Amino acid sequence: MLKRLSVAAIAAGLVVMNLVACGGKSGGGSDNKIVMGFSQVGAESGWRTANTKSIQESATAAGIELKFSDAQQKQENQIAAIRSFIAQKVDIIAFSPVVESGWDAVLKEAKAANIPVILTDRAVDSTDKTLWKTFLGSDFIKEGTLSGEWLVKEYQGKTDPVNIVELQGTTGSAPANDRKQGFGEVIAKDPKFKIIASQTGEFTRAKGKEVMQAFLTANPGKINVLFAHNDDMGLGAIEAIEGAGLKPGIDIKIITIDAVKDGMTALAAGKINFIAECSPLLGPQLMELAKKVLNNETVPERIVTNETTFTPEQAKAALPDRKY
Ligand code: GYE
Repeated sequence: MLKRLSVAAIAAGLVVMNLVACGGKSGGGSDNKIVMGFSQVGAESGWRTANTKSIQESATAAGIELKFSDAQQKQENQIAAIRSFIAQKVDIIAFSPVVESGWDAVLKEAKAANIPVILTDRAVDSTDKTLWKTFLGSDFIKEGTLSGEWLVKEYQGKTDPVNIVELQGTTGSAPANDRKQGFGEVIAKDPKFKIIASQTGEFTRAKGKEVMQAFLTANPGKINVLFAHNDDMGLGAIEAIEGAGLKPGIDIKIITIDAVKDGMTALAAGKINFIAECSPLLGPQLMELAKKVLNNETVPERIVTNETTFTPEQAKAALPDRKY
């Protein structure tokens, strides 16, 4: 009897110790679930909405408690969110950096607090690669290159000048910098291609429309091609082009990036001519990586998303099964 009692007492003691240990480890967590702090860029585009949904659904499916914060495209909000995750002692931090520069200080704070960081979607330009464990996302330079290569092929054998206007993504963001670079390098090989105007449309439909209107007013009858760094800005620009009495896809050829449903619908209708895909479905891989990192398994320092390109015909075929 005595013996049985003491076994029960020891067992009870172990349970208490276990609870204390778990409470200490997962910080804000109510049980021993992994707690991930995720700082999202904002809700600027169809891509972003699909990305947020993917991350939230995958966290639930993986049994990970997600603390989600929306930065509304402002770096200071992201820095504040990361500091708050550190204060809450989350197990792991993941974020999609709105711009490339200016992250060293806050990432050092996370490192000092022993909280691993995973970069998703966008890169940072820090030279200290020990500040994050891995970077999961697309090859934006390649997306720009593929867009440029389509254009070169489209105008093969022609000698007339091709006047291009460019709607850039958020100023200073990795996708804006890299897509511009990739596209620019390809078209620079033939002097008939000229970028006659280039400005940010902040990755939004509203700003894409507004800036395209300004481009059309400043360059009447001169614009042959629009290169928009995402579908949403291209869709806004289509409204501006139609508003000016022109036919998008015919009078002005349009290239965009992402391949979200609305973009693919416009492509299938011939209003966009070519889209380079950029997948927002990063959630499942992110959750898997978080578990590996917290398990002290080695993970690759860079994981590139698989992507393709679409013409109008290919968009028609892909649309019925498109998930985002
Ligand atoms: O292309 C754009 C979004 O970072 C890849 O951000 C992402 C980009 C995407 O707003 O639509």
